[in-house]
Amino acid sequence: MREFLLGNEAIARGAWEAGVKFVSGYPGTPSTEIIETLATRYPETNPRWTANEKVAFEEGMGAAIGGLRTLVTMKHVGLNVAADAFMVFPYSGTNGGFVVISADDPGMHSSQNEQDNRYLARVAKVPVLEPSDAQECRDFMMAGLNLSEQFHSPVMLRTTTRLAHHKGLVEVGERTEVATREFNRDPQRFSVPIYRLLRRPEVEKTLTALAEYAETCPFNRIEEGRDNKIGVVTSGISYQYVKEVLPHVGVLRLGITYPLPANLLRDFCSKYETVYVIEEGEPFIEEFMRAAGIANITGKELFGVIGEYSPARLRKTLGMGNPPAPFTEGIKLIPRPPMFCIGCGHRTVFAALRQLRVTVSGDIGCYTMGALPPYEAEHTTFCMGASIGVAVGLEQAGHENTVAIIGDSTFVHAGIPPLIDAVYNKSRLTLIILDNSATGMTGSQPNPISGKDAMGEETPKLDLEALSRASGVQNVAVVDTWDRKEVVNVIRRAVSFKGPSVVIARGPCQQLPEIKRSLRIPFFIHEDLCTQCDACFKVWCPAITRTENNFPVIAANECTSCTVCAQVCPTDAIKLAEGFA
Ligand SMILES: Cc1ncc(C[n+]2csc(CCOP(=O)(O)OP(=O)(O)O)c2C)c(N)n1
Repeated sequence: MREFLLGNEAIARGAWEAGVKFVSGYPGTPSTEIIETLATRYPETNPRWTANEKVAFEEGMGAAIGGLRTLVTMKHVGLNVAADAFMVFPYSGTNGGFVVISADDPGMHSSQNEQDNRYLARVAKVPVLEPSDAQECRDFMMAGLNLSEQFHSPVMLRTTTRLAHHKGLVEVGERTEVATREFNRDPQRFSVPIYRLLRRPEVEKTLTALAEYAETCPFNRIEEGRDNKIGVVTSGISYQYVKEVLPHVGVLRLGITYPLPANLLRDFCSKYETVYVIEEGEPFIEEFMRAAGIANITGKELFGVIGEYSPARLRKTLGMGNPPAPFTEGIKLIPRPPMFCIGCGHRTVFAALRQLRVTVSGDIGCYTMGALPPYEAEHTTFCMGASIGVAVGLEQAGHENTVAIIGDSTFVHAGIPPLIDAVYNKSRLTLIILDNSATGMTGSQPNPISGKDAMGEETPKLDLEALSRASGVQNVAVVDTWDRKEVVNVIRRAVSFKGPSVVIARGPCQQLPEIKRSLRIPFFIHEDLCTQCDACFKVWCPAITRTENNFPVIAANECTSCTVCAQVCPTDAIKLAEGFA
């Protein structure tokens, strides 16, 4: 049977077919659809969202040494968060098959950096599989679990944005139930750091065995070319571009990119005058080849390390002329910069911060857009949880009125230790937690604040007020995020408080399915009462435009009934539309 699947859906399918019984992960583009697919279609795999990637990895590690086939998912920067566990797991090795997805994002479509996680795998001494299409996403997922059990090693399945989000036909099968393996308490293997020294040679032995396996394994494939002039070594989605642009050249497609097969590479390259190494990201394969003494190669000096590859980019680089005109040529698209959704509760908070002219140390989430026009009220953004530590540091540098702003999911992910630290080190920090009950930026997944788990089932809700107080914050305020004036007042009071403060700006994400489904009566503008003072335009709501005779008008199908425009109208001309109640 064949199904038309996203790369991520194919990974989910492979995990289900291979008998996976535990899945954990934290949302992050381009990995998120794996757990979403498992939760909606394959609940037997027991999928869950966790507080962060380190927790996901550790729960997965426990499940795998306990004997279950296990999948852990995250985006590339998530592996930085999980790195502590990732680096140590190979020392004990696994029991049940363990695959971690590292979804890398060349081109930084939705990430804070470009990072090639094959290097992290090399530091951890973990084998890496890189599929090249949706079929291989399924197949490599399944094969990765077998490989993991064969070598007792965790396995990384590395995808990239195009691979995760392209669609292809996938030959699928049925689920095979796999018995839970026995867990033997073995402190030498699983416990006590001093024993790890005894395990150290095992790590090297496993790696050597994997390198031997890579020489002949089915993941690596040679496709003969027409002549011996040009050969290509490639991996991942780049393989597709090579096949499109250079269909007649000889290709070594590497499906396992760590450890790399030195002899196979040497043999392949000896048959060609020049070999192009075409790999998106860093020169990971190329550096290995050079170190192995292979001299007839050309790689990054021609193809570059920055951004995504594409057939057009390869053609241009190789001087093959312009690609055929895309079907979109001649169509003028209206530029659409990223912006907050209509009715998003973050809008009032950034309007207040702009008005109060404070320095704002931001974090990772939808609210990162507070840095952009028209608000321009977020001044630093680095990585998840950094808003709080950076605010504490800025305070030490004399910026007393720095406000840290963080979303609820990010607060749970990485904001709690820095808040505790800020209190401990006597900071006067003002922290705003944007509580929209969702991990908005990645598609409004539930988190511990939502009171729902990945399967949509009820679960205890984290009490942010109690948690802030337990951390030692005495000044804790909660504000309805659509109460414009109150938002300003509460933040102003918090900033002038002589000690740490937490402001919880609360109001659900407008993209939550239950909010989208709810009946919301739109507002409309009464032209008889409107004086065209334009005050309503200053709330920067994209649902408000102008009529031909220059009156403001609200798009009824867009209005979320957030009331903010009605709050600013001096003549009370903005009213609930009649006939909707
Ligand atoms: C380490 C890491 N993991 C995951 C992500 C992906 N990601 C970007 S923003 C975000 C969280 C957004 O949720 P929240 O903080 O609640 O803010 P919202 O978008 O709802 O405003 C996530 C998970 C990331 N950028 N970095």
